[in-house]
Amino acid sequence: MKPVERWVRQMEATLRPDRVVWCDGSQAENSRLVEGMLKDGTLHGLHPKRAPGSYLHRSHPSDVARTEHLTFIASRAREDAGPTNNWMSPQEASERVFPLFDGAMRGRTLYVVPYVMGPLGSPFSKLGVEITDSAYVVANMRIMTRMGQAALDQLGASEDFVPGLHSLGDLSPDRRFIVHFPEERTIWSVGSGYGGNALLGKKCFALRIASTLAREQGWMAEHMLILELELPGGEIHYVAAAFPSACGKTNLAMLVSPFEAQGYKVRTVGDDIAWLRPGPDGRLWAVNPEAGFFGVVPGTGPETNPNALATIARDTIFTNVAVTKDGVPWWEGKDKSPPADLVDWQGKAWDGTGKAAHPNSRFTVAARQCPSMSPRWEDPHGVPLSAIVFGGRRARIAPLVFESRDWVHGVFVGATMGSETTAAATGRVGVVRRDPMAMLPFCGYNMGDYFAHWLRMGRALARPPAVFHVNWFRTDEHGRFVWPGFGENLRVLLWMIERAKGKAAADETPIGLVPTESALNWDGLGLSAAERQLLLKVDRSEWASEVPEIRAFFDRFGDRLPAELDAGLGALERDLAKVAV
Ligand code: SAT
Ligand code: MN
Repeated sequence: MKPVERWVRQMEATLRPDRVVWCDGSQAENSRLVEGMLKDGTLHGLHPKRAPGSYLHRSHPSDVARTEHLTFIASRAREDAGPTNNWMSPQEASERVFPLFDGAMRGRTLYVVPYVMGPLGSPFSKLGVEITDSAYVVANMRIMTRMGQAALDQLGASEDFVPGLHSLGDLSPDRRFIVHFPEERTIWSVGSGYGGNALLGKKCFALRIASTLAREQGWMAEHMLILELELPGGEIHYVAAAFPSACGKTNLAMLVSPFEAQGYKVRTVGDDIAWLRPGPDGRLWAVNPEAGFFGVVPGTGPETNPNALATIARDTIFTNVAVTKDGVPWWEGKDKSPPADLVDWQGKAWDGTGKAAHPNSRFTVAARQCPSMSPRWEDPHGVPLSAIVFGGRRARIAPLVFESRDWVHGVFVGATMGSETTAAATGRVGVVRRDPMAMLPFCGYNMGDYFAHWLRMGRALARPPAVFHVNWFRTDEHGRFVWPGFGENLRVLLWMIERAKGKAAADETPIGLVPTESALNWDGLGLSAAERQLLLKVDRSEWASEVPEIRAFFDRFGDRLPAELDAGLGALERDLAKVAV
């Protein structure tokens, strides 16, 4: 018996399903699953002409986002999970969580979902096998990963796969746990059918488990989009950017160039996860391990992200959007005015108050449907990075863009990133929290060690990418966004590429290198001088007021905090205290 078969047998004994289905990923299998889900109400059909091949799923109202407080790292030693993760001992997981799987699939079907993260046949790809009792999860995994027979073929008789055990359980948040065992490279998830809680290839494997593998093996698993930027004359650059969930990674990855006619083109490689490794040429190479997009729907419109709109015009699974009586999906930001006959995300007639679509409603769609995909998006060796960008959602403080002085300073900038919380996770929205490298909910081990790993990776790179920080979300005194964002973000990317090539002017500030006003192209944006200055402003007293909070955050890591970061904070504090000349 192959190792994967042995594991499935063992799990069957606990789960006691009525039947077991090994998924082959075929079209015929998908059609059967969809048919069953239409019958039992898991899916609703949509308008055959205006949303062909697409379906709506309404999740349980208490199961609409990742639940970070129910997400655990079950390392043997508590210190290895670190202060930013919830920790559970493997023993406690066996006693408290495993019993929830006991008989959980009685009356249900157990689906075995073999999948590959990374392009098929790539030396950097990894295998996972998810056991689930959710047909919706199977259908989503088929879009998000290379799933089915191809994965089984790549696995063969190998033991080298990440087993992931998933059951909807009773969907109660009281009996919901998402547990990761970094030493065993195993995942258990019970009580949720939602996105990052249930599609185990994504956050659980490709970030939490993969980050621990990456640390051991000398690579990096990061919460980053990857985009391709072509300059006039054909020179090509790749940029990876880490923003927290629901802060515009998909929009940036699918940016439509406002300067297309002049030869500036942007294409998409990935929108959420990047696996990075040093290449033989000393550069950092990036692979998108996913095959699809699980993107935030609200705010996706013809102005903000026409490529995403085109991508989701067909063959898409919508989760928790609103819909018209005749089955046209709708969400806030799709167009100017909501149709008259809307049913909200919970299936109730919408009365025009509140949100029709859930703020964290999602689309699941195959990347190959996206008109802006780069021809290299499935390159087995990935693409070489010219720049890494960190970014958050900050109404105040952070300028539009700045560059770090070098890799070590770049790690400091990433480690001290702050961002306002969004609807992608349950809990309060709009509260500033430290979210280092946008990995706070996704780092599978002690984040102090993670910072040290970043520093180590820099030493392994002869030609490291330049590191930047952006903030598209600065507001004026009326609370309005000053920067237009979306396609215009290309202007900022172009400054970065110029900097990476050693050109383009910048002013030294205590936080890093900020573009001089004339170094950025403001043509046609209609921004006043005061607005331009606000966008580039570094206010010493505002930044000084962040220092104690950053210090308190760093203190939580104790002696696991690399000395370079402590020194970086000291240097920042000293620089802020200097009187500007
Ligand atoms: O639900 S997911 O974790 O997949 C989406 C996100 O929060 O980034
Ligand atoms: Mn994400």
